[in-house]
Amino acid sequence: MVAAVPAEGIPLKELQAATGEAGKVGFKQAMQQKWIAMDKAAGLVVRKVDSVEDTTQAVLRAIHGGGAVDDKTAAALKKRKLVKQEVVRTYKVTKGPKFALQLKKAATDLTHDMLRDGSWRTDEFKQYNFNSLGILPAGGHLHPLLKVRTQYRKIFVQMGFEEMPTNKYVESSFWNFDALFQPQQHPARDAHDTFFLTNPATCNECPEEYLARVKDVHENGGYGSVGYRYMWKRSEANKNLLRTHTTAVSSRMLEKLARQTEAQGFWEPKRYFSVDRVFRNETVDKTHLAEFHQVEGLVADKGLTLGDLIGTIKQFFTRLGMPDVRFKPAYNPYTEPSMEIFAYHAGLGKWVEVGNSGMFRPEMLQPMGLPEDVNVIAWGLSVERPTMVLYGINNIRDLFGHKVDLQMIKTNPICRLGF
Ligand code: FB9
Repeated sequence: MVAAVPAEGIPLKELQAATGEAGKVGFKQAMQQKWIAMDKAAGLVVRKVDSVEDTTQAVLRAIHGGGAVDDKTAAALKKRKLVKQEVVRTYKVTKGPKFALQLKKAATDLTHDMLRDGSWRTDEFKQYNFNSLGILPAGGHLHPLLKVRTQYRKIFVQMGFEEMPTNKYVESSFWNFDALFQPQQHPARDAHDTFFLTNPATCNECPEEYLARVKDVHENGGYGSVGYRYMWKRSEANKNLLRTHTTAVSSRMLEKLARQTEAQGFWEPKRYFSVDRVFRNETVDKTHLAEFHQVEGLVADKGLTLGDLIGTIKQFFTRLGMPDVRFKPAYNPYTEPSMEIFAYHAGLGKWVEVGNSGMFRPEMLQPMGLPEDVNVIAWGLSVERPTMVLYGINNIRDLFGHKVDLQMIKTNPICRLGF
């Protein structure tokens, strides 16, 4: 830059034209170093020194030659993008005590051959890494649904309930609907809601006497009921289906209990529960599949009231970690009164519909032959919904079915219900 300023000075425009882009940096530097100055009066850039020793160049040469510079200078040069720092890592490799031309893998096990040929004396053994995690034992993994089911089972057994046998996915319409006083023209009984079997399409074994009483109560009522006053068809009751609720198991168990009571001649209160698969021909969406796992609890005893039902449900949900429950009147063909159950879920910070409940109708219980003063309180919920809430799964297809990611099965945490 200094070189570009003649002794007699030079107009700035000319100097800029002469020194171009790079000139800008140089001009600023030369001004700062007071090698040149603006003679405002003459409007010229004038030299202040005859010659300059280009220290920057000298420093750059030194650096290029491998010389060192103090940090301040280095920082200034970096700022002027005249140098950039590169970290060159050099390694000094020397032969170690175990240097060998061939890499001999350290032995990890003491083998029979080593013992036989004595090589164990000389062989190098790999150090024991006591901190290594070791490979996860290849074992089975419980599906989250089964973990939640186990928790439910624990809670029911703690409350003194015994499990009902639920191994009959295929049921007759009789036990799934008719025994529950669900009329044969009820919408849930058509193929839109229920999977009917084509083979075997019909069942042929029903307890005839009991069936006659069921027919009678549907057609003519009794036990204080007017019944449905329609022609009850045996053929309808014989239709086989995939059970739509485990309440079909409750009806079988209660009818059996009535016969037992009759046989033993004295009444024994019962607490039953069931947890198993049920099937509904519903539109599949992210919270509903055509099958889900239903949980059902029932208590059969003399003089049971709605209060007993509410108290028992509160007990149950308290153990599920949701002590705040409230009830909304509802309707089921087989219970009167019926209530939907809502519980406050602290984790979600909101009230969740957690199930349904009611007192089985006398039109269901009396034809079974249960003592008149025996009432049965019952409630039901699913396994899928709580599992989705607890495991943060919002699409049921990620929980159940062929799309489930096996990694989720292998890594899902223990089920912490109720704590
Ligand atoms: O499970 C349900 N909800 C739920 C339960 C627990 C839960 O816990 C979380 C940890 C926090 C969260 C949610 N429900 C029942 C309520 C709704 O999800 C509902 O939309 C879906 N219901 C299913 C039926 O859908 C067609 C859940 C299933 C259900 C509903 C009713 C019964 C059983 C299962 C019943 C009954 C009954 C009534 C009277 C007598 C005997 C049985």
